[in-house]
Amino acid sequence: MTNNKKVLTWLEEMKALVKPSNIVWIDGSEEQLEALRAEAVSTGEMIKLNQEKLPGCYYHRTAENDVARVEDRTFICTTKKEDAGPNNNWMAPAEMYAKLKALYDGSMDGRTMYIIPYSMGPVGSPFSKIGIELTDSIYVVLNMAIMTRIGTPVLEALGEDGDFVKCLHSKKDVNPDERYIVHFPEDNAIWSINSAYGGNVLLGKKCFALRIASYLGKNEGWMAEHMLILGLENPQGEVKYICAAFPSACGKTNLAMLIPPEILKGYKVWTVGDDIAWLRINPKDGRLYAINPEAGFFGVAPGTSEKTNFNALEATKKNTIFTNVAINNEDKTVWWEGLDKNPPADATEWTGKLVNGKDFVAQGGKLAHPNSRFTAPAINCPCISPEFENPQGVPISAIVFGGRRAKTAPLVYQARDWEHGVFVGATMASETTAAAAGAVGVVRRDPMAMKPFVGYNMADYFGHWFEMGKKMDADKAPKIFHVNWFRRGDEGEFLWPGFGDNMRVLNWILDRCDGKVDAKETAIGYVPFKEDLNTEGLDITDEVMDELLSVKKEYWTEDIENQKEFFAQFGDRLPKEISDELKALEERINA
Ligand code: GTP
Ligand code: SPV
Ligand code: MN
Repeated sequence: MTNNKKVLTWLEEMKALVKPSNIVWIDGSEEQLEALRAEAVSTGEMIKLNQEKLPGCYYHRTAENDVARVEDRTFICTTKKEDAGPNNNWMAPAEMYAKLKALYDGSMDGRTMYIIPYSMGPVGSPFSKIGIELTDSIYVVLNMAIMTRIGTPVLEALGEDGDFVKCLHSKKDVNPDERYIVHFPEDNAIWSINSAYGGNVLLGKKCFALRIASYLGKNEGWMAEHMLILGLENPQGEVKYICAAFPSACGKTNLAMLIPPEILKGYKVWTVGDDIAWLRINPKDGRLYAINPEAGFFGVAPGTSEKTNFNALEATKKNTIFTNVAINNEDKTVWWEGLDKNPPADATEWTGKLVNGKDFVAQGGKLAHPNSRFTAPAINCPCISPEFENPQGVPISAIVFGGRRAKTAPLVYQARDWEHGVFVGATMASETTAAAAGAVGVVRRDPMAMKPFVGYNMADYFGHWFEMGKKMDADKAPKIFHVNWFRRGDEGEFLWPGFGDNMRVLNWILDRCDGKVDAKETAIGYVPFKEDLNTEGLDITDEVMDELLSVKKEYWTEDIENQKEFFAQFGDRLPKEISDELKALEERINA
């Protein structure tokens, strides 16, 4: 398949380690993928769904202990511990290789090793990077075929001498006690073992496109971020692009595919990406441009409905793989909490038990796992941007940070300038979700939604953000904002309707970028005047709007103490800009 010596040498080494009984190069052809689907169905690895209602769709169930990313078993192995930083698990590379080699030894004995050449970004784009993943899982091959560009064209782009990220995955026996998701940034390598769940094993995604890519970006002068990319078209037909970073399961896919409310007819959102953005400064105009390195959506199923996210639901109606949702046995379709109010009577819940879905749900059971997912081709999405394949990317007008905060953060505010914006990103916090193993609903600091994804010392990552800002003129750099769709009232209810109505907030953001509206200066940044947020047609009182836009001293005083604690762990490595911003914020809050 290739004459690239680096590829061939590496393959020999990996083969000697995992000792596969059979080897298959993935060429990306439909015939090959179809044969793999048939094989996965014959072994029970996947279930074929109703091909009339869901053509090309399949179902997969993971082990019950293997349903989310495992942050406590994820490692960044750099020579020096300080280079991984306090927020990553670390082990010396030699020690980790030795430990893992013992686990991988013969792990593919009796199995087939699939070789998947893949490109993150359109094949041949100056933004794009190539990886090769070795895996013993057909499920991984079929997901990678949706999530990335795979096969022969990628090897051609790699050429005889090109570099690539070396990705090794073995599901082995999915033993959680020997599960490791390990990155060797200095070797351009990722080793994952004993998992078969999404973010742990689709190595192009979080492992490469964020952890390894953030490291490459720091060294090469670009950025890899946990951000959606959307184009917002106004009634005059002008399109402006926004990137937004929210932690896992905090609304990126939903915002990226938003349908504006009736009252804002004439506006339209185009999806460029729903999870990851690679950003570069274009030397021609000095602006920041973004591509989506992925080719599909690995989206959260629960909560996705015709009403909340019509476009995502449409995207899942063909050629999609569903993982850990429920099966409706009446017609072999799928169901999850929030799809509709009608759980199937004859259901198989996500762990594989046959149940009466109506009774099960009535008794408080969950038919689908809270982190159940769909893997859908981006081209299925009715609002996919015409710029989706543009190898040069799209110019970004605004960067939006956000998280789940029951209190503290107002609905929206604007940072004072780039430096303050980086600080706003660096002080992001959010309640944890089911996307990662561990407790749900606990507030943790999650800078730029990248806490689990920065492949190097986070203090240096903040420094890189400041550096990028210095390379752009203030009038060219994206304006930076913070949003919170999840502020709650006294009864725990969400105060803001969210979803399509978030368009109202995006409009304010773009109006600010265009200098069309004034704003109220507060200690934390610029907050909208109530009149400037269009709330026409919303069932929301003036008091609730005041609450949503309020900046309360007691919450911020508490938050600043927590920020100080968080930043303290970086010691001397913390950029001075962060300490300066923190001091200035404290002074403004106390003024
Ligand atoms: P990852 O794929 O894990 O990175 O998640 P994501 O950031 O793409 O989150 P996604 O859009 O899938 O939303 C996750 C959950 O948040 C779903 O259950 C949504 O229904 C819910 N959600 C999304 N947007 C909103 C919103 O504006 N308001 C409220 N209340 N919930 C929302
Ligand atoms: C996330 O957890 O942020 C995801 C899903 O997008 S995963 O691919 O598992 O990382
Ligand atoms: Mn994500």
